[in-house]
Amino acid sequence: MPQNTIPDGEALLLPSGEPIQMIDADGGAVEQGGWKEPYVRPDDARLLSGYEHLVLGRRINDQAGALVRQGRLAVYPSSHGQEACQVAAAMVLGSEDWLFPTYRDTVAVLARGVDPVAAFQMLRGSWHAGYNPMEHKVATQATPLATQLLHAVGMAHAAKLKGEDSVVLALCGDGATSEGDFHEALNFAAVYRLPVVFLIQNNEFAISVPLSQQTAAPSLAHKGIGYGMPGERVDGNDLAALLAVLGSAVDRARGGGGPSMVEAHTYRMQSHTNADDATRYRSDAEVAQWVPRDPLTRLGRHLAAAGLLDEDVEARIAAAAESVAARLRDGLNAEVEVDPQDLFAFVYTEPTPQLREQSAFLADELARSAGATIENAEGGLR
Ligand SMILES: Cc1ncc(C[n+]2csc(CCOP(=O)(O)OP(=O)(O)O)c2C)c(N)n1
Repeated sequence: MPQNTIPDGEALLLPSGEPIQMIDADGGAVEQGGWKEPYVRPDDARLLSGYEHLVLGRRINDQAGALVRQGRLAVYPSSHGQEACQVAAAMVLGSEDWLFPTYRDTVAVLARGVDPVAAFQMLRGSWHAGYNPMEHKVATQATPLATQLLHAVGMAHAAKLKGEDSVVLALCGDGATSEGDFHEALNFAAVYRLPVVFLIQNNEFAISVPLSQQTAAPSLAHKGIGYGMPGERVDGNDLAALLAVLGSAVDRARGGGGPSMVEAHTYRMQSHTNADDATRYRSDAEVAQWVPRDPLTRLGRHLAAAGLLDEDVEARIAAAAESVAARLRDGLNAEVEVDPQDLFAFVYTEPTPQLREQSAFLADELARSAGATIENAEGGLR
């Protein structure tokens, strides 16, 4: 007899037929239809708080684009259009939970409470993450695809071994699902029933590679079946649906129910980064189709209809976002002061003999070049 029996239809771990949606593109409430779980729509006060994060996220995306053009940032992968995924990922976690973001998830990092000037240090070409991951329980933003998923699973494994009830949420893109690390992370998480939620932001492209060339699966969420974890599909531009579905996945993980994966259907409205020209691989007409589905206008309409958002509230939220953007501008206008000895400072608790030797060599070089500069300056004065 095989070791595993095949579960009946109920337990097949399949996602709902359509991505879960709770607020439609016009801001109207969508009634439950055909969902496998009884997801609960967040109340409007929570949605208003989420809306404030969305407005800030959009403002930060715009500001970062401007800072790139001014040469203050080396590169910026914008999440314009994906802000609802970013904000929901941070909002569903408690203070003891962990977030594992990618290069595109700066807005999620900020929504979790990390200081914007600190968070942008890495993208500025300064080094280290710019923030202490322990402070807000936010791992460094990973550039190598899917590596953060393994780190997230390791963190969840440690939490389980220590008997903690914290949950880990790991983000990745659709392209990252083709990496070997993705497979290893999901398999390990499911076998050890770890408290981890995988949120895949399916924004239709991995740089120029469309989803159709990335997978032949019916949806990315269907991949959960192969690992033995439930998968769910959600409208990634609908903050209400994201909060409900991710919140339920987090509750399940915290309650010992094991990992799950959520595929959020969204769209990358801008180029991959400022170094990419998206017009070379997709049409303006395709991009235009996603404009009416924008996560901010949709939630804004919903909250206005509910009587929670008028011109005054909108102005207050915009002013708060503007002041954070101004702080980011000021912070990134300050020159970076680099200490070359930092190269040796943060990797090993006890540096190896080779590193000590190299550090001494560097110290000697720096002292000599400082001396040469003084001599030159004195020479110039004579
Ligand atoms: C291991 C690895 N291979 C290749 C790259 C180069 N690369 C950077 S971003 C990217 C596309 C990723 O697409 P996706 O996972 O869908 O995320 P998105 O950028 O759309 O958020 C690639 C191939 C990388 N960073 N790491």
